[in-house]
Amino acid sequence: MRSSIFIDGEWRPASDGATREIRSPADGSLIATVSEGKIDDALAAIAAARSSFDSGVFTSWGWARRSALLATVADLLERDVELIAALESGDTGKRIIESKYDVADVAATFRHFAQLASEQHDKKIDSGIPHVSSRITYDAIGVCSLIGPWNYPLLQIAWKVAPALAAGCSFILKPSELTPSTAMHLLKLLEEAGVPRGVANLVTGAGSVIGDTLTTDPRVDFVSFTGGLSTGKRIMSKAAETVKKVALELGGKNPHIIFADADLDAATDFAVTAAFLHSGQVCSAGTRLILERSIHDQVVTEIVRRAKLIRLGGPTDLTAETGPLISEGHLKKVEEYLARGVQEGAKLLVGGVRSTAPELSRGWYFPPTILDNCDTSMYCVQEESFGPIMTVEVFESEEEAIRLGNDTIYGLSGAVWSKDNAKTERVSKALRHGTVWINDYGPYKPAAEWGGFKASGNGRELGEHGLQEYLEIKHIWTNNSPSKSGWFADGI
Ligand code: TXE
Repeated sequence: MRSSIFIDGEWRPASDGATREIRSPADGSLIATVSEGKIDDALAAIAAARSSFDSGVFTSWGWARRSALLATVADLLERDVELIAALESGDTGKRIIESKYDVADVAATFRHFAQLASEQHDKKIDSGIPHVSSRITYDAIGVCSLIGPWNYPLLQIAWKVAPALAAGCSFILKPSELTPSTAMHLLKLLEEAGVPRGVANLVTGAGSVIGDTLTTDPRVDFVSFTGGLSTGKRIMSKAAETVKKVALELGGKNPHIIFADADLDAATDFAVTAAFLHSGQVCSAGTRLILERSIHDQVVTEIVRRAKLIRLGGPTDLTAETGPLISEGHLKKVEEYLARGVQEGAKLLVGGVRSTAPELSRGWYFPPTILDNCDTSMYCVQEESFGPIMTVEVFESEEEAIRLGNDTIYGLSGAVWSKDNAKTERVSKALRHGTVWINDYGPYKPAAEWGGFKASGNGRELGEHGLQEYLEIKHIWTNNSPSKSGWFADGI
């Protein structure tokens, strides 16, 4: 059993001694037994974060020293890549190679925010008065609750932890209760890198138990959350009680639009990757394939052929191309979602039933699944399955492609394929999504903002804005030669 709660510089068990078993989604084996934090633990972590922030221990470091700290953390992450990848794959069931890619992205995130911190400076304002200087400063927002999901556990929390540290904030990190191992290791690296006591705190445990405490306590200034829409709505309404700022990344139902004049070889290949990478457990998964009618049969025949070839397997299966779903509960949700789609009239072309292969029987595997004859009135087109289910819709015109692409409550990402540059430019501008790929699908850069329109959330991670979320803006006006204002008569 590992004491996995880190408060005020010390590892400790849960206040009531409770623990949770972390089991591999790939085969059910016991990965770790960790502390299951409760409200008392969350309160202690908030107190430690508040007191460290109010002491000025970290803000006094200044931007340059914090930038150097982040670069050190990036070095440590790269040093420990093998260990971290093994921990991540243990919790999530994803292939080791994918976890290694994730660790590289995590290190790149820390380097990005190190760079931004090194460039940070006050902004001079022209006061219009010779003896007055006026400037804008950027202060740490304060104490942050950082709540992460289970699909890219370390990467998603890195997008929060790195800018929080760059800004000089103190935080309470709560990883998903399903995937705490890499968050625990990250906290060890932060300790090693020299983050002051009380600045970085970790509470492992169930969101349903400690989530409200982390998002309503008046000592918390900011909540950054990545997860499901219903939890995001709850956090937003709870945070309103203390007028707390919130940043939310709540997933998407992402349109992948292919015109008949696209490079169909590349587009078809990307259609398969976009939907089935990490078994669809990706907020930006291209789960809605939207095809110009004239290429429907050709593209669908090819993606069905390709979907059948995808090999499922656990972290160390070198022949595997994608892994299991995160849990039995999630697998059941995906199955119910599929059944509802078929009931609504979608045509199941491939997949749809759990594999009976003996080597997969102990894990939560679900095969790549394609539903044809779909339209935007259907639940399976509107709601996220967060599993390997692709729906196929057709369009006749550019206007219809745009209308379909925007006919969703979500707005995280989307893609458009065509060799006609003017057309892809028009469509990309018209799509109401936070990221639009043209003749590509999936890449992101730490220097580019990430986040959603509409119900996909608010605020942005990464880019420059990803740091600004953790800053308060202050105007400082300095009068170097004060004299009476003369507004009211002084009676002299
Ligand atoms: O998410 P939850 P779940 C979507 C995806 C998935 C659905 C549900 O569609 O099927 O969400 O997944 C913490 N206050 N995404 O149930 O519950 C929880 O402990 C504060 C999209 O796993 O939202 C975990 O740390 N926090 C997504 C985190 O919220 C609370 C990634 C996410 O869990 C809380 C994952 C509360 N009241 C799922 N209740 C994406 N945007 O990429 C729970 N949590």
